[in-house]
Amino acid sequence: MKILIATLVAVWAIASPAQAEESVRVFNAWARASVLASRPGAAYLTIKSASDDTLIGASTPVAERVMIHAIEKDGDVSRMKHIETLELLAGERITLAPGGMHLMLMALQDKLREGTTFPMTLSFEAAGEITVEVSVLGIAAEGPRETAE
Ligand SMILES: [Cu+2]
Repeated sequence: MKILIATLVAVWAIASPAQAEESVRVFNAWARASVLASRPGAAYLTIKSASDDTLIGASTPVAERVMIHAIEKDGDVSRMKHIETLELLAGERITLAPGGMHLMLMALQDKLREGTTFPMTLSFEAAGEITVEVSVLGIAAEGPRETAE
């Protein structure tokens, strides 16, 4: 019995640091349905990291390339600006949403159909890769209902 307890403690000790490293959480991932596959799609999500980290890239099987875009205002004109990386500050929640930052899905394999989901893998400098399911909402959707953190 003592051996069993010692084993359990050892397993637990190994398991806890791994959980502590899971500092980045990605939730409410969604995309708008697209009308044409020839137009890029856009995906949105919320990221929260317990420690400083950096989003360095993203990929999905439904698009050839995923780019991080920000919106840059130049007077009345707003333009999309490609950003290489996105800094995450410890404890700060970053929400990508229509009219602001988004993940641009370049060269879609097919149009995004409402009611479907697709996987997307985000790469973080410290936390590594995190894969989330992205829900495809309606063409005019403003976002999913917020889920509890
Ligand atoms: Cu864009």
